[in-house]
Amino acid sequence: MTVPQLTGVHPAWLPPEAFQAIGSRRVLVLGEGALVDTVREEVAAAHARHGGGQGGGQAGREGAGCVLALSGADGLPEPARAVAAEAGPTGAEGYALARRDGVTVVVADAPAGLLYGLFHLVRLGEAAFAPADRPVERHAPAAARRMLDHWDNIAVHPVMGQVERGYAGGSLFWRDGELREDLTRVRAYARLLAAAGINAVAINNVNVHATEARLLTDRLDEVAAIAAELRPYGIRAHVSVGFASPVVLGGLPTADPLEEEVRRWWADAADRVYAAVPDFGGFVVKADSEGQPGPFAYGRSHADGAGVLAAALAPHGGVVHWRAFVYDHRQDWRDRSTDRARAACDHFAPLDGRFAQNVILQVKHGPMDFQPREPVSPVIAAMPATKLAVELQVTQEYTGQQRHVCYLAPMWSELLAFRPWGEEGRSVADVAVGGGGLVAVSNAGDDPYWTGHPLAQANLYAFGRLAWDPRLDPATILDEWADLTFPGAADGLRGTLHAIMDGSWRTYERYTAPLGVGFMVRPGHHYGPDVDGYEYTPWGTYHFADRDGVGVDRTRATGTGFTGQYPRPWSDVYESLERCPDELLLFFHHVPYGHVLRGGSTVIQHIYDTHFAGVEEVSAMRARWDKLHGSGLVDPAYHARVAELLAEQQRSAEEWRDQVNTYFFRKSGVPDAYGRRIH
Ligand code: GCW
Repeated sequence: MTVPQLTGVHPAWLPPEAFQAIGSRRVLVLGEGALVDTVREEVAAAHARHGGGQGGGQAGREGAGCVLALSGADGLPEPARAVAAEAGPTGAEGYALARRDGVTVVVADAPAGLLYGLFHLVRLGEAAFAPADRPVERHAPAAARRMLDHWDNIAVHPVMGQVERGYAGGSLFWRDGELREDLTRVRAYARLLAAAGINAVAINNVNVHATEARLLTDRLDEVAAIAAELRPYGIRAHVSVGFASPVVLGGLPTADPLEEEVRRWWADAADRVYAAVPDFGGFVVKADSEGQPGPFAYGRSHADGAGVLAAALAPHGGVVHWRAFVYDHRQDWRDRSTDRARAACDHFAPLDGRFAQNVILQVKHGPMDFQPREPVSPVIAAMPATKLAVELQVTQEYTGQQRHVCYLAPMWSELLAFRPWGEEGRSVADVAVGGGGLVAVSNAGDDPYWTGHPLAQANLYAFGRLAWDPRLDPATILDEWADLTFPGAADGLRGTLHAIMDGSWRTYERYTAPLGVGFMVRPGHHYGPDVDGYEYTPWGTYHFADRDGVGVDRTRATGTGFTGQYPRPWSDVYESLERCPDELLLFFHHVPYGHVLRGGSTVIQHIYDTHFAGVEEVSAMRARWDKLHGSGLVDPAYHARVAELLAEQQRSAEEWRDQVNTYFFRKSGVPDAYGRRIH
């Protein structure tokens, strides 16, 4: 294994300077195992660059300023031995850190923990070597699986392109329909992900097209090649598979999960995969959703469907991520009895307790589809006997498509802290951590900045950190990211980055669809405003604006009854017009434009105010960034790229403001209380 080096690609949060503190000291690495070798390689690369010496032999032990050791390693020197004893078990991925007698110590029971410990030292930089002693700190990930899903296609899809909802160029894995010849960048990606805490990656799109289906058969060597790049950084590969594979690939007459030949086909497929990739993670499945095949075709349940795959993977220790994103996408807007928000719970809650042990039900965080504001999905509280993973979207499909700055950690942190059973109950993070962990759709591609918008790197970093510890504060994560990304300049940049990014999700929310109603986007690509774009389509995403009011009545009393899918207190809070939080009002209620919000203004005035304010905030963000021009704090090309994107964000925010304000002014006939210009 060699530490990947790339030219012409931004180093994101692992620039060479981030290794200065380690690289300029004598470091002793002790232990055996592939991931310990990765730690050794990292330390050696840091030394080569920064001139420190690697400890080794007795002499090195004495001179080492830093010891990274497996707690069971032979000849563990003091003070590492004492630190290990004091720390106790660290678990499969945890580590303990301390500084004693002038030596900084990281000890871990298992190699993965040592790797995460190394990256923690990188985050701390010089602070890890401050002269004073540092008491033993123990670190371990909250969730066992911290996963990214790639929606990458091998072949370029005629409508969706190569990466579905990808805003950062092409796939990191494939190019022109073939596996990339040089996979160095995949390894560099794995390294970045490991430094953020990620340990699983699903490599292909959940919409499995014909070419990608073959990853299970004659293209399996591609999975093996990608897995080989991810492995040195502790990341397992998972693959999205089509439910109809036994028919499509195997030529069987059926994919009925209860048919013996279908069971056998999946078992053989899993055996083949594990023969090629012994540490393979498992399958991801989107079934009976947006046209993907599934068990419904055979009159079987999703528990049966997931079961056949689970049985095939179980002997190898693999898992099935079965997605709960199942709804009717051929709806009639006139049919008020069908509510897309209800669908996941209606389909899955009755199956609670019926999924196999190695099935993880992967639930989008909201009941609709990654809108900038949604309530938490009621499925999260409805299936106590099922392992649930919560799915987030790092790729910014509905949050500005990596052309707008939208730092998503505040949104994720808010929803992870949400307590569906009320203040005394467990949080969303507790459910995920105790179940299937956290999953997110990646925002990375072959763009030189990895994520299109350079500042969108912070979202990828933040997802990993929150999956590791959901209680981390978004502003602290931003500091970590900035310190790593802008070595030596972070002090001068921090104020600007916080001013631009901390509130950017709320800013985005202000200038787009109001009060939780969502989906006023252009159909198809989902960028930019189109208030009625989805209003008469079959997709089930309506706002029901008319001359009198707007919003979706999801109450039990008069609406779709969706509020009843929540436990108390939220079923009552959301049901009540008086108690429903303003930011979700139109998600749950249809109200007249003159309805007075808890915040004091009317719905229509709130729409005007937030849309004017949102655009002003974007102008302020832009002015703030422009001030950095020529400061020497950011690389000029980086500066220019962000400046260009902020100009587009401003144009787009103004377009949103004008379309939304004009639409509601025209519908309601109510003028703005402040007489501002509505186009
Ligand atoms: O958000 C929607 C996207 C689809 C996506 C789907 C899903 C991969 O618009 O492009 O398909 O969700 O999550 O399956």
